[in-house]
Amino acid sequence: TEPCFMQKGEKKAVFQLPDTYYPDKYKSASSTLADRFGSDATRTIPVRNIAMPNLSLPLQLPYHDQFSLWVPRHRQMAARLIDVFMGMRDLEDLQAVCSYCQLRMNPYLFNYCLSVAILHREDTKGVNIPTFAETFPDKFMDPKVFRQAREVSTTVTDGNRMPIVIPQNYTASEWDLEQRVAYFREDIGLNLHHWHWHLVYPFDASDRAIVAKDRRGELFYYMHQQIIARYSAERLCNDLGFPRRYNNFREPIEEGYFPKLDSQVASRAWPPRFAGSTIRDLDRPVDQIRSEVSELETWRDRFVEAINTLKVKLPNGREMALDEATGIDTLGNMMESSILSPNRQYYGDLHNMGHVFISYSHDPDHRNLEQFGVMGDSATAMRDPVFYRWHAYVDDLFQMYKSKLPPYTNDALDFPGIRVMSVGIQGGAGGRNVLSTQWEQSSVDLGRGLDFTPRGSVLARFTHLTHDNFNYVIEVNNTSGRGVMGTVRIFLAPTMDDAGNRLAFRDQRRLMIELDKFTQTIPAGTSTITRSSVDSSVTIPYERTFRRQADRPGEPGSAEAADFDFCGCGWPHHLLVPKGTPKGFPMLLFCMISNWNEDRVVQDTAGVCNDAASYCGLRDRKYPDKRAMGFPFDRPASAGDIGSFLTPNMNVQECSIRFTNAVRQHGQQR
Ligand code: CUO
Repeated sequence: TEPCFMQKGEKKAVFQLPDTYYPDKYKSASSTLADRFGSDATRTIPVRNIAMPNLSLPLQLPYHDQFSLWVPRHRQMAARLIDVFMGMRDLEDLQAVCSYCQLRMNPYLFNYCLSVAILHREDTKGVNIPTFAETFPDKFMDPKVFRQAREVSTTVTDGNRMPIVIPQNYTASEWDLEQRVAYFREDIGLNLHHWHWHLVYPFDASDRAIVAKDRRGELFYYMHQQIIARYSAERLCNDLGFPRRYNNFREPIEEGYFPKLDSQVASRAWPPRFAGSTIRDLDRPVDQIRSEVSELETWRDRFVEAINTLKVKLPNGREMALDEATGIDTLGNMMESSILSPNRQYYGDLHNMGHVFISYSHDPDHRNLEQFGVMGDSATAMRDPVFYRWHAYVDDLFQMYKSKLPPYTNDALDFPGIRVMSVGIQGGAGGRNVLSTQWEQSSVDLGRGLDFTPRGSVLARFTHLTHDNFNYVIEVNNTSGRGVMGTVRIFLAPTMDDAGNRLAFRDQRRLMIELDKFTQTIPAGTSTITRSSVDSSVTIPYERTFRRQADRPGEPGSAEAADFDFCGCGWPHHLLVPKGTPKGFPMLLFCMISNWNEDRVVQDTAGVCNDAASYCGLRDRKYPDKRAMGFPFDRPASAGDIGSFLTPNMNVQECSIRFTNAVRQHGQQR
């Protein structure tokens, strides 16, 4: 068989399995299979014959079913399989159990658990697994592509194949207003980011260490808060109102969604949700789910009660205070919920089960034998308009807590001696303080994820939003008389609401999109900081979102290839800037320099990929900023508008985003 993963320095190899590893149906064909895959391999590696651990639980998920992180039964299966993979004493044993599983286990479950294990085992740092978009391209694109790919790959030889073009706007017509932001919701890179984020931050595992990452509950809140802020800006650019919260679980969901995705594994279309669907009590014996909508309401009420009293009830009957330093982290874990929730029995599983209820709204009692819709899968959930309604509500609950905290005092905000004289944008085609956006066509290779012969590369070309690179230019005056270290925090927010009224600070702060955050030496006197947009602490480059092993410049095992799965987490760079409008959409650029001595986290970050830490944190490290995530906008302030919020170490600049309706080819970056 093909290896589950490649070890350091390994190129092409084929794995020879002990006969006992083959499921009965393949036994007679095992030598033919070996020949087929072995023909272009450079060497054959025998797989160790080990006594298999007990895999009966994860093997209960049928091969052709979908797998959801959020379905409780699936979580148990995943937790067991992750345990098995984590428990293998060395890489050869891991390879052995993987090869065994690969032939019989549900591929989605298998891929998820193996990825989590590779990410968390000491001995798998630098081990490569194929990128998810290429393994399961069916989760990301129009199935027509696969029919065409099949045709192309059987009629045209590898090397002469033209890329297959994935159309834009294939899930709905313009009659559906929500379609105006489909370019964002259905962006392949965006959905990959979300899948990666949930891979890096699992909420369930029997090994607590896999879950217990520094401030993971707060990061759950913050990363999803930023999704809502960014989506809101995209909506405003497209003449749509703010995302409406899904806060009444008894009301129909106005938005429908017809995903037009086919599962290649299940040979079945993902079910749609009709406009006006209402979530209903779930009773699905196959998934061992029985849950009532009233449970969601109970959990919600208890969550709100914890915020109102600033106290959490513990299983032992005691209470724990939600304090300023860790309250949001605790609430994040309670809401999601993760196993770090202080009382999962009482506060339940609000966010996860919200996904589950919505994803089964078309068949809550399994009478139609349907599987869950796209909201049930972290790789596809962001395609659906209801995702943003659900997370807008989740964010509202977090904001309810933030509004209980005292506003930051000027002392907490200011950096005495440091004055930001100006901030601006340069380098785009549109001139000073203008950001330029347009479409771009890029390709992804489907060859790996298509289960047909002959093999080889089949490129799919898709169109996505992008922007011109630009620089931030910040003028600083340091009157402290000596060089100091500062943390530069850059945000961008709309200036007006959908009705054209100027946004008050209380609304604008929640729309602040983090663009970048970096540490900077500031010499005494006046100086100018120039920072390139491509260095953003929020994003990863296009190549990292999509790149496959063979395209990586470094050898496998090099620092570049190492940590691939962690490094695959990061907002896709092509979506750094909202779309804007042809006339130019007004935005406010914000810059703050805070005192690094108060922000810094002392740790060694050498060798970890640390260029997208804002939304993804750092592997095996603390979150590299001591302040609350989203600082200084995470709390309400008494300021009526942004002008009166500013301390001398902050400044703003009106700018605009100008969209040009043209398509450039990937690589033609200006
Ligand atoms: Cu990422 Cu609801 O947590 O989708």
